[in-house]
Amino acid sequence: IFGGRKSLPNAHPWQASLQFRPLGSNETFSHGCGGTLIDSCWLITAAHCVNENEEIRVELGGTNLEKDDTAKQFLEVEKAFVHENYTETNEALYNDIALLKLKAKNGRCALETDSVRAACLTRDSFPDGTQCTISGYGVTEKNDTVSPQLLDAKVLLISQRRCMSRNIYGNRMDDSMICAGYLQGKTDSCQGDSGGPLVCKKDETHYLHGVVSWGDSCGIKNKPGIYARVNKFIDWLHFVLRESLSETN
Ligand code: 4AZ
Repeated sequence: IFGGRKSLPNAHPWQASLQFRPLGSNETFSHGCGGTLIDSCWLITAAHCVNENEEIRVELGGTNLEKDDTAKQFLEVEKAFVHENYTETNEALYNDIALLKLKAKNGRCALETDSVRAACLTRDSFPDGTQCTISGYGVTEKNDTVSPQLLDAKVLLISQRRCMSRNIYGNRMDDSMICAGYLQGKTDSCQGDSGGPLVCKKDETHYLHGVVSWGDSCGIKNKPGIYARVNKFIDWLHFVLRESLSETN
């Protein structure tokens, strides 16, 4: 997160750290992406975070990757579902969304606590200019490494029309994306925040509205962050969740 501040404990209880290591290796896991808990056994992340050749561990409930914390929960991934229309080009990432089904331990996945709680989903959109929140362990303006400390920042939803203007992202933007941040730069998501939440609040409820996806660098003027537009994928999300019920039952 560029231009962020230290997150308070329990401020983003849906925030996950996705930690990776090569399949079958004994290396330690290292943070690579964010994710958002939407149900005790389900996480939303970016499709570009899912790699067949890597084992994923999910860390929930913490605000510092380097601190032991009894509030942390570590879970494994049972199965990854990448959106079938996910496309990566030199211009953009399209439909950059994936669902991770967590592996149950003793019949349960994530346990709801003060520091672990799911974010909500909605089909509704939010008006342009709405102030929403991004959070993550990604790169900061201070140095080029991930931040062990969870950081967050307020960003504004920017209209599609504005973001599709030639001096911003032009036709690289489509309706699977949301643009958020500031045209003057400075405050933004960055590498390592990918897959993590853009959350907007309505009537005291926090909704996952975007998934950190891409952008031209970080914090640059006229290059706000691009997020997968979660409300465009509600039917797909429900379809995957329902489909996976019938797999085991
Ligand atoms: C990345 O490389 C990345 N400023 C994530 C977010 C943004 C840019 C790059 C948005 O994962």
